[in-house]
Amino acid sequence: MDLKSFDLTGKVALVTGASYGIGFAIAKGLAACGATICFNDINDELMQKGLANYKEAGIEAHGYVCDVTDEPSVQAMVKKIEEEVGVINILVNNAGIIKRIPMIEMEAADFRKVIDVDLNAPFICAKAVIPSMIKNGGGKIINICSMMSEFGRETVSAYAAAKGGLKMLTKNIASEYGQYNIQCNGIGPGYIATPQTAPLRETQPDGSRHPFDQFIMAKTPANRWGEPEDLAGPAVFLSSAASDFVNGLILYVDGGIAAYFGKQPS
Ligand code: NAP
Ligand code: GCO
Repeated sequence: MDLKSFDLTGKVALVTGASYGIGFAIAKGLAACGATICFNDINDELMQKGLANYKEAGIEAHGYVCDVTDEPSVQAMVKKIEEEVGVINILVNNAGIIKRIPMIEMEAADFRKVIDVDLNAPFICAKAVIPSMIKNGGGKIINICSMMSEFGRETVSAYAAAKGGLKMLTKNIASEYGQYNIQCNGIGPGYIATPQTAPLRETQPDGSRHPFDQFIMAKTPANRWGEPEDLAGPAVFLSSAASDFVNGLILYVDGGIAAYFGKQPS
């Protein structure tokens, strides 16, 4: 075994919703190890912004306009990538949304929207790439899960339901398609500083840290929020031959949150 096991040269990766944030950092990590990057965003303006971000990082990425909840559009994107770039070897289901609303105040339509983007879309995208992966002799699928794949908390019922479901979709893809040399694993990020969590980190009018920010600091043995780049190494591992016998795992990248019983009273 040598470092070549982590080499992704010649591999085509599709990272969904990766114009910025966690997806972008994961894509940068995969590109640094040799992969060709494809990503999508929901409209041309956002996709062009993403392309500019990759260019600035020195990466010649391929950008596509596609809403991951729209199955015909996902099928068309995957076909286009196969024609223009090559068969997808690595799929990272990263695109996601959250709606923080107390459950009894939440409209069913909002609940459905979150389930659609965070759970149905990974199914749609995985379904679109698996047939070619089978023909190609294998592939890697990484689903971006969450602390909420394991835990609940106030206001995130739809998100927790979706991410808990995504954990089980991960295990089921591994179970159903492992025989074709397809490895499907999850990454469960802890609390990461991205636009998605920006409202939880806003500085208060008196200059103090947001109460949720203080709560997360107390919950995290690493004593910091994660950075999107913290996800890159685990994503490279799960995309590479180094993890060929790892299947159905959810790798929590959380600075120790899931291991920690909580701060003792001072
Ligand atoms: P983010 O900053 O909000 O970025 C999410 C990305 O998903 C955006 O690029 C967004 O596109 C894209 N997206 C949303 N709906 C889409 C759709 N229907 N079709 C295509 N793209 C769509 O979020 P993030 O924090 O980087 O999170 C990335 C993933 O990690 C998500 O699945 C999230 O649930 C998960 N996660 C985040 C954290 C955290 O602490 N930040 C922790 C655990 C898990 P636009 O450019 O249009 O906005
Ligand atoms: C929240 C957060 C989380 C994180 C992440 C944790 O409101 O609790 O947004 O859900 O984004 O998914 O792993």
